[in-house]
Amino acid sequence: MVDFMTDEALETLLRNWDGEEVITRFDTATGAWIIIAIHSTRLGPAGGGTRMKVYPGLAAAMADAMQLAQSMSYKFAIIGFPQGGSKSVIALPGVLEPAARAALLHRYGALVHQLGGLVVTGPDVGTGPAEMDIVAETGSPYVFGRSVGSGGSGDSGTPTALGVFQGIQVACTHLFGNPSPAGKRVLIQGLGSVGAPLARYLTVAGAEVLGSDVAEDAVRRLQAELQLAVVPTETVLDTPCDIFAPCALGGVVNQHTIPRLRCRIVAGSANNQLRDPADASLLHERGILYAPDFIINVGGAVSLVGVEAMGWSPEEVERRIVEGITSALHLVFERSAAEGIPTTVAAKMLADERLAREETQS
Ligand code: PPY
Repeated sequence: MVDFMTDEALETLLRNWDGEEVITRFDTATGAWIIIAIHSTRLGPAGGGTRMKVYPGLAAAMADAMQLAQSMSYKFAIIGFPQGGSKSVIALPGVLEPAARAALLHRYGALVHQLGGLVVTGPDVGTGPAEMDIVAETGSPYVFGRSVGSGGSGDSGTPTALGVFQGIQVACTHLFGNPSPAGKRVLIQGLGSVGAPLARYLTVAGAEVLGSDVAEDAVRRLQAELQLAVVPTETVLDTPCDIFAPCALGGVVNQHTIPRLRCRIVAGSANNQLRDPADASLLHERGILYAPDFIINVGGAVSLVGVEAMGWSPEEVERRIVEGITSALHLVFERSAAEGIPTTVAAKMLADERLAREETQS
């Protein structure tokens, strides 16, 4: 990641990106940067969540938004949604007082509104239904994921977990000849809004679930509910398991950590789990099957857009998540095996083909 920005670094960042545009606004009142990276509107309005956190600098924040927006385009293309890809980043200068934070979210909402439907947004790391309620006060109707009480579909962690659970079963089919995770040891990194429901799905399916989280209360709460073995955060990457599920922040799978991994499958919900595209080759060479994040974490997006824009029932949302992920992942695993290429490369080829097909049809 880039931590400083010279003219050259900024130019390189923007030139090397294959997206459409990056909207950047400095919020004078708080000192925050608002960045909306619009990767593609080829299939429809660009959709993607709003990530709000402290970054080392503007370049790191922009780079994150741009990479995440690209993943959103792939996500929607692969699942066959008439939606483009974007991501918003609100790079905070530090912890803000509640009133200042709310005012910032209002100004962000006004910016989204001003774009007139070019982008739709929702929750991401650092934001949830409560923040979307505030953004929607000025950004509506382009804000998904408000709280249920305010007319939104609420937390999308459980539908995201359902998709990851499905992805794990497809990976098990591919590697072990049987979809069932029963008896398999699954290590979940991050027991938050996706990791916790994923642990529940896996426990019911008979898997041996191991979990880890920097927040000790999250671990304790889940431990009281499930038979969960707790792994200290420092040893997660060295712990033997069948399936490693990164469900916290991105970048955990990289040239330094891949040699340490002692798993057969990597399948989790975190966006951009690989730090660098070349990390996919390192996993492939080690014989570790990687279920691309932008395929198996699509459940949240399908739920948000499906419920709030398409009016789908919960059953329809679940069916679309399960069927969409299953068919896409089988195609990707088969192509990866047949052509000897990393699964992410096969997945990007599939996304590009679907994007190109839509382009010729329109
Ligand atoms: C994600 O899946 O990473 C998202 O950002 C979900 C999403 C999709 C569409 C609008 C808002 C958020």
